[in-house]
This record gives sequence, C-alpha cells and structure tokens, in this order.
Amino acid sequence: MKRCSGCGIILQDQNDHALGYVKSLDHDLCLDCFNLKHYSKVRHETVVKGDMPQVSEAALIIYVLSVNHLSLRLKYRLDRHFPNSRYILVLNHADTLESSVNLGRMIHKIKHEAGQLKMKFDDIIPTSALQDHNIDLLIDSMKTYQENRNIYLVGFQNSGKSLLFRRIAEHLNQETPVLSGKKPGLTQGNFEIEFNHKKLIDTPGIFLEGGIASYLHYDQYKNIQIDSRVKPRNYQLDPLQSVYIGGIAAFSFVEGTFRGITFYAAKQLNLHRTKYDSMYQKFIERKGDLFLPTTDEAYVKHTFITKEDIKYDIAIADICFIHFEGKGQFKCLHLKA
Ligand SMILES: Nc1nc2c(ncn2[C@@H]2O[C@H](COP(=O)(O)OP(=O)(O)OP(=O)(O)O)[C@@H](O)[C@H]2O)c(=O)[nH]1
Ligand SMILES: [Mg+2]
Repeated sequence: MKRCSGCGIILQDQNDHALGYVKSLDHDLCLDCFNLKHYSKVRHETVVKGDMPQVSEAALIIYVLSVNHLSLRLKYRLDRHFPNSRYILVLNHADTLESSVNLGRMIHKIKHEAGQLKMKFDDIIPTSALQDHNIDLLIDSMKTYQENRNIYLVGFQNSGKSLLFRRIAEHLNQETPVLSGKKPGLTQGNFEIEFNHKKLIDTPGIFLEGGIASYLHYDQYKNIQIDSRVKPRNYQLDPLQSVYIGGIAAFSFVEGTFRGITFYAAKQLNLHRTKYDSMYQKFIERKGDLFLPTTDEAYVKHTFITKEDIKYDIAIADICFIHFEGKGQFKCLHLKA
C-alpha cells in the first residue's frame, strides 16, 4: 500500500475518477497533487469532508486556527474529542490581520472565553506560517508542554497546518514532502517528522461546515481567500441602500440611526453599493455576470434589528467580515449554509 507523498492518500491505478489515482504505481504524487503542484489546478471540485483526525493517545495537540476562522473557534470542543491531551492554540494567518488589530487583546479575550468554558490552552501563539513568523516561539512552547508526548497539528481545513508543519521541519533541519495549498481538504493522511525524541504529526483538516468552499468552484474560491493583509473598506450607507458581496450575499440597511459599515475581505472580492428597492431582483438577474463569484445554490432572506451603542461583527463563511455599530433594521440575502 503506497501513499501519495504530497497528500498522504492511498495510491490506486484502477479508477481515474477516484481520489489517489496514478497512471502507474511507480509515481509518488497522485494525479490531483501533481496537477495542483505543477498547474495550480484541481480535478476534484468536491471538498472531501473526512473524519475527525485520529489521536489515540494522550498527546500535545496544537490546535491550528486561522484568524479567518476565528468565529468558529469554539465549534469543535477538541478537549472533548481528545480528553487526555494538552493543548496549545495557534492563531495562524496572523499576517492577514488588519494592521489595527490588537493581538494581545484578541488573545486575552480568547483566554477568558476558553476559561469560562473550562477549555485549557497551555499557550496561545499567533503565527504566520507563510512569513515564517513566531515559529521558534512555537517550537519552544511545544518543548515546554510536550512532556514526552507525541504532538499533533489539528484544525480546520485550510488553517495552514501543513505549511506550519513544513516550517517547523525547516527550523529543525528536516524535510517533509507534504503539500500545502488553497484547496481545502488537501491533506488526506498523516505526515510525521521527529520532534524532541518523539513525533510531530500533521493531520487531515476538519471539514468546515457551511464554508464557502463547498459552494464555489475551486478557481473562484481560491481567488477570494484572504491570503494577505486585509484592508478595511468603509461605506456610509443611507437608509434603503445595499451592498452586494460578490455574488454570494447582499447586505441592506433599511432604516435606523446606523452610522457606517466596514468590510474586511480579499481585495479580489467585489463589493458593490446600490439601491435597496431593486436588490433581490437585480441580484438574481445579474449574478454570474455583474456579481461574481456565485453559485446556483439557494439563497435565503434574513431580517434583523440592531441596538444602539453595540458593536456587531458578522462573518460571511470564511471570506468576509463585517463590522458595524448602531441601531437599525437590516436585510440580508445569503447562501442557505
Ligand atoms: N497568508 C498566509 N497564508 C498561509 C499561512 N499559512 C498557510 N497559508 C496558506 O493557506 C493555504 C492552506 O494552507 P495548508 O497548510 O495547506 O492548510 P491545511 O490546514 O494543511 O489544510 P488541509 O490539509 O486542507 O487541512 C495555503 O495556500 C497556504 O499557503 C499564513 O500564515 N499566512
Ligand atoms: Mg494540510
């Protein structure tokens, strides 16, 4: 049984539509990894859901969370899945955070929240696997809390585990063939390197339920992923004005004393301000043409009311964050996820 050196899936030469296909079992990379590595293309659009990673021992778990998935930080109680393990939380993709974000305050808030839920993180470390930031700090922390255990990198798909794994390997003068890339669910098997007389293991990502990756074609999704520092885009909305977020969602201010709204998203994601009255009709008529990226999935309408002097944060899947403050009535159109 031979595994792909890029993603870890078991190689097979029988079914060229199935995962793990190779023309000859002499090859080391499956056709998907070969295409991704050399042509940045994927053959399989469907995001593999996969299972929870297997950790069948008391371990040190590095929970790798992208700052772009922060709203999902408590979705999985990893401590309940792996109760005898210790935990370090890594906030990866820190290089993409808007420059005014106070990381210290963010970490303090997460610690407080985790404490209230009786989740214990021995350490919380912001990193950028891409820019090689804080990797030595993480390695030191791993050594401090390892206590002769194996260490597992666990987290949602696309949180940057494999790139982080490669960076750690580089810092320890080791090599690993594991591939990283914008396709969620890329890693399909475990990868190991030596770490302080034990093993450090990269695992397949946890499927991001409701993530936009399940709705868009890979070529569209990869363009709107947040992969560099986001810049705020501010709008002063008058009553009965809407903003379209690509062809994915629309956000309308109906009435109230609301002041302004800030969007954080990849610069490739188009934002388009327009009148509210024709919003639904225009959205349906022009999506796929004026409003991209888009999907044929059903959209739902949603109304909500906000209160004075409260700050609101809305995360649209994993690609757009909206901040605003003030009293008002709003209507949204978004995917059913
Ligand atoms: N800007 C930025 N991009 C990163 C960082 N870490 C990873 N990436 C990018 O994020 C994408 C996903 O990275 P991977 O390492 O493949 O993510 P993963 O968690 O292993 O994903 P799965 O194998 O699907 O679970 C890749 O395009 C990486 O280049 C980071 O710190 N900053
Ligand atoms: Mg991976």
